[in-house]
Amino acid sequence: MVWKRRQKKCSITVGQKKERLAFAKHWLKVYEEEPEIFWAVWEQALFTDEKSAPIVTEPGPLRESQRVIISDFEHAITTNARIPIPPPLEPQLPQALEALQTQGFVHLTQILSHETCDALWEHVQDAVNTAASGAGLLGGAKARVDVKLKLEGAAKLTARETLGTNQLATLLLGAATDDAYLCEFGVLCSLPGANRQPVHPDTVCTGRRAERPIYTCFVALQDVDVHMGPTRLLVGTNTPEAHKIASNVTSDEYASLLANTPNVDATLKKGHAVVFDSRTLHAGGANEANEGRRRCLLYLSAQGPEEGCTKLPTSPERRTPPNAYSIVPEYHNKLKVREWNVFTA
Ligand SMILES: O=C(O)CCC(=O)C(=O)O
Repeated sequence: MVWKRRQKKCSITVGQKKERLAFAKHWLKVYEEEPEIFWAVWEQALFTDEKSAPIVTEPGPLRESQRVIISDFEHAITTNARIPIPPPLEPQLPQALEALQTQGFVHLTQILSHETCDALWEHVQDAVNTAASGAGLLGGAKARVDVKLKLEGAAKLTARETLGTNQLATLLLGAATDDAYLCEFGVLCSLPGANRQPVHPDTVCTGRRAERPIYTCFVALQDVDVHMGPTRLLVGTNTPEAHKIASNVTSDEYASLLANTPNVDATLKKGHAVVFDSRTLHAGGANEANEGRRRCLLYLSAQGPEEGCTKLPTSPERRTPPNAYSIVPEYHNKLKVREWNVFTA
C-alpha cells in the first residue's frame, strides 16, 4: 500500500487501485504521531467503501462502523492529553463539590462495600446476560447492555448505602437543586468486544441560566482497568464554548480541543465512583476482546427541575438519542433525592 499526500490532498494505492481521500487537517497529525491508528482507520474506510467516514457529521444516524472510525480517531488524539485520575475524595467534602463544578467530574472513594457490589451483581446478572444475548444491546452498539433497576432487594440496599450511609446524596443535592429527583438508576455493562463510544455529552449546554444538568454517579462493581474501556472524561468541557466546538466533529478546531484538553480514564477500584456533569464530554472506551473483562457500573443520577418548575420534563434535552431518562418509568418525577431515607427504607 502506498500513501501519498500533497497538502490536504491524499491518495492511497493498493495494488492497481488508487483512491483519493478527503480529510481534515488533523489527520496529518494522527498520521505523524499515531501511524498505526491512522492506517487501521483508513484501511477500514477504504475497504468498506466509507471514504468519507471520518468527515461524517454528528448528529445523525451513524452506522456502527462509522462510529468506530470516529471513536478511534478521538481516542488516538485524546490519548496525548491524558492525565492520571486525581486521588478519590469523600462525597460530603466541599472539595468534591468544587471539583465537580469546575472540572465537570469528581473521583469518589469507596461508596459501596465489596459485599454490596457482589450482591448487586448477583441481583442483575440474569437480566444482564439476557440483554447481552441480543434484546437489550444499547443503541444497537456491540456488547453494551443497560438494565434499569427497581428499588427492591440488593438494588434498594445499594441506593441506601450510596446515597445515605456514604453520603452521595449530599454531593448530588449540593450540585443539583435541593428538590432534585433521582432521574436515572440502573446498571450499565460493557462486555469484552464492546466498541469505543464517540466523545459526547449526555445533555446540551447552551449557557441558559435555567439549564439544569444531570449529575450522574458511576460506581464500579469490580475493579476497572485500562483493558476494560474505562470512561474517558475531558476536564472542564461542561461549558457552552466546548459544546459549540464539539458540535462540528469534522473541524480542525474540534481536533485541537481533543488534543489539548486534559482527560482522565476512570480506572476505578471496586466500590469507588465518578460523578460527572452530563454536559462534560466523555466516552466509554473499547473493552478489549482478548484482555478485557466485563465492566459493570451502577449508575444513579440526579437532576433538579428548571427554575419555576416542580417537575422534570418527560425526556432530558440530550444532543444525541436516545432521549429517555434511564429509569423505570413509574419512578420518573417520584423520587426526591433528599427523601432517600423514605424510598430506600
Ligand atoms: O461506558 C461508559 O463508561 C460511558 C457510557 C456513556 O457515556 C453512555 O452510554 O452514554
